[in-house]
Amino acid sequence: MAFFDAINQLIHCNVIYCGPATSGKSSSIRHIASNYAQHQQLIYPLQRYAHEEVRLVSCSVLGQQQLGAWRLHLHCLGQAGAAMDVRYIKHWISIADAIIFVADSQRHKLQENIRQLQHIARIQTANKRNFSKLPLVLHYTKRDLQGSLPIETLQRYLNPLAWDYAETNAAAGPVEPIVAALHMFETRLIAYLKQAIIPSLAPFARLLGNFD
Ligand SMILES: Nc1nc2c(ncn2[C@@H]2O[C@H](COP(=O)(O)OP(=O)(O)OP(=O)(O)O)[C@@H](O)[C@H]2O)c(=O)[nH]1
Ligand SMILES: [Mg+2]
Repeated sequence: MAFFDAINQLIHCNVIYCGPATSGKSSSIRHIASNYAQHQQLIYPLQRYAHEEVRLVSCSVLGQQQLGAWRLHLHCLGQAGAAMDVRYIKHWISIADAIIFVADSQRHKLQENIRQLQHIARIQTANKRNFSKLPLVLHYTKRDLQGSLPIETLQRYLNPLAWDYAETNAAAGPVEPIVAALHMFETRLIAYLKQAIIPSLAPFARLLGNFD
């Protein structure tokens, strides 16, 4: 859940990269980190955690939009797909403010993509959060591989809510669509924060300042 740092007027948001195993989650986060490092805008560097079965890749960057005087800090977090399936996905979805769903475009991965998306929807619903309001952007990765499905087919099966999407090659770039996709959900995220979170902060209004 978003964390409001009143002193620095920052809103820390968790952006969870999820999707099937080996779809390109870690590679996408690596591209984000190197792009922002190049522009000296990386807030926290790329980090990898290895703790028991938990394999995590993360980095943090500034958002492009503001909420009044407040700035977004986007914490990009990706976990190994195999581990996502079992014990940890519930935790990551429950702390997600936004999701980048990294879908593998290969034909034989379609079922796995669908299962993962359905799983996320079920967890959101179980957490009493509205799945259709969840800020989500789709990455269709591995567009360079022969045997990847046409975009129309992927859209038909994986994008019933007309989310924004990007076509990416997470292995060899280009980096632009991966970076652009990270910021595509910001409008929806800000709307969500205004509607669902900020009203509950009313008692702290004087402390927090103006969000308009
Ligand atoms: N050709 C091609 N290979 C890709 C693409 N994206 C990822 N890969 C390759 O797929 C493999 C897995 O990529 P990762 O970024 O580690 O995928 P992941 O989703 O983090 O994998 P897990 O954490 O193990 O689930 C690597 O060998 C990548 O180089 C892509 O768009 N095109
Ligand atoms: Mg990974």
